[in-house]
Amino acid sequence: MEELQGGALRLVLGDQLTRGLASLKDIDPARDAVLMAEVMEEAAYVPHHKQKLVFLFSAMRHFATELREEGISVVYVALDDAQNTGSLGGELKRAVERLKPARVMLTEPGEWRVLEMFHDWREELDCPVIIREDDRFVCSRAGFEDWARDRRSYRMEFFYREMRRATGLLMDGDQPEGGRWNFDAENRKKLPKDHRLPDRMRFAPDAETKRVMELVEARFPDNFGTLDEFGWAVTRNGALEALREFVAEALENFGDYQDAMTAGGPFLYHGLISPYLNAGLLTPREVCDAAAEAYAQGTAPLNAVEGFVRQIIGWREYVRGIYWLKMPDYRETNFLGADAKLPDLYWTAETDMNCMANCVGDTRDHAYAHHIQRLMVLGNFALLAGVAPREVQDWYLLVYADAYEWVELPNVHGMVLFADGGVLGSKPYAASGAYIDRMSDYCGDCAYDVKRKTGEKACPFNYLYWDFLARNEKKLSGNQRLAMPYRTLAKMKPERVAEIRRDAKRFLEALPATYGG
Ligand code: FAD
Ligand code: DLZ
Ligand code: SF4
Repeated sequence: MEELQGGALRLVLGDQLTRGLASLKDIDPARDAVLMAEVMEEAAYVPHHKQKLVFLFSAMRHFATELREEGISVVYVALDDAQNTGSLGGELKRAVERLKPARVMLTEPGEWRVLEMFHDWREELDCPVIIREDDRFVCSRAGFEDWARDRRSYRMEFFYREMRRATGLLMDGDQPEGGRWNFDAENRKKLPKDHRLPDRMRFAPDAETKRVMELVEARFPDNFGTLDEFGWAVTRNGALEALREFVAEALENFGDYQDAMTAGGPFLYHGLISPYLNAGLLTPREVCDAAAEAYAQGTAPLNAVEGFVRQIIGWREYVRGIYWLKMPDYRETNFLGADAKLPDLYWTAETDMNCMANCVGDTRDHAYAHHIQRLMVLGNFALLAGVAPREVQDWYLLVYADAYEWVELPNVHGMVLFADGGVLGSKPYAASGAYIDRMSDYCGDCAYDVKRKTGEKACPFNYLYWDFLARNEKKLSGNQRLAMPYRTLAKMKPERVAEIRRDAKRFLEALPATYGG
């Protein structure tokens, strides 16, 4: 490609695959060029699930093709290109030296780590570097800071109401549609026995995706996960098709079975859209509009649509706000001083705990598990077992196709591990086996007995739950939302508590944890 005569070089990162991206909006195809690069630095900062790598590289390649079809010049550096320096900074420098742009145009990245790189590039590059705000979110970073200022504690529910008002979604004038902001109480049904789930839309790999699969198998053979059941869309059109399928086939039941779990069926009535939202193939607003339209047309009930919209303009925006408000210290938080290693079963799925085996298996096979699997099974176990936040965080960042630090870290440190001491949520989501039994069909086929509290056959979640409360009594017993279980613990006979703690010790000491740092 020739030198850019006064034009701009516009970098598009792997999770910025949005035609309306801030740094692409005013592109002049006659003068400007886009740079996209597959680099080892991003592919290996954690050893991502194979499906995550395939999804992202294939989506990047398709996005570059679409830009070229519009007449835009794209410098695309593939992972195997001989000249590839292996880093985003190296590729940007190489392109600037070759193309001599008048300026480099960037859109804020999703992660703190990459923002620091952007600031370094400003110093290092021999041309002006312009960083534009990422406006693909409903709430800007400044908007969240304004909301958070002078608040003694942050709670998603109040933030969410502001977002409902700001977007006008599901509003009836200045009141919430249906007279309530939140219909969660109606969204806790277990799947009925013999319930037939719909076959969810999956996408067969096209020729480009197959090429990327070969690349990933060759270059990342030991990474976690399998490619056999890869079914993600890799283009905006595919993502839009997936959204339409969700709205038509699943949204109606999304609310009722939002928290339900079933062996061998992770998709249920979930959106299956987070990889697309996070990589930029869909925007949060269009996804919410599609759901709100279904409610307006009478094809989906309010509890489903409100529940879905809340996940996106509530939780998704809220965790992003907390991330940027609290980084970089947030990454180091460890309120409970947890220091155990991550058990091997998170990699192997080899365990007699049927719930854990299923949730790790779904994760391995699809680079996906739904929210309650991530929170109440996989996360709950890591919390109760006292696994170090850094170990848990690294795992979540690599195993899911939708994982980026801005969304994963607050979910892990805030929601799951209470490592932030109550910044994101008001209590740890610790639960015994009874919760998993109530919401799933896992326990019926388990080697353990969910009704037993102690002993070899007892469900480990049961004694680990009380052991967790006893172990962290100093730090947690003052928490109002844990007052009830602490009252129950206080009433337990000392011999009973000792038995529980012995069982927990025996179980945890026998758990192999040989991988990782
Ligand atoms: P649905 O259940 O259909 O929900 C719709 C959308 O709401 C999702 O696509 C997602 O964009 C959003 N959403 C729902 N819950 C959350 C949440 N807690 N935080 C942010 N957005 C939310 N989500 C990610 O996108 N990336 C992650 O790395 C990630 N890590 C997580 C780690 C833990 C420990 C937990 C408990 C949750 C995590 N989540 C993460 C949130 C949630 O589990 C996924 O967004 C969801 O499972 C994606 O599947 P879906 O598209 O079918 O979601
Ligand atoms: C996740 C990821 C991966 C695996 N590979 C690349 C890549 O090769 N090139 C790229 O531009 N982006 C990649 N990404 C996404 C980045 O890691 C992401 O932009 C940052 O984490 C900021 O969110
Ligand atoms: Fe999981 Fe316990 Fe149920 Fe087994 S009995 S599936 S370990 S909750």
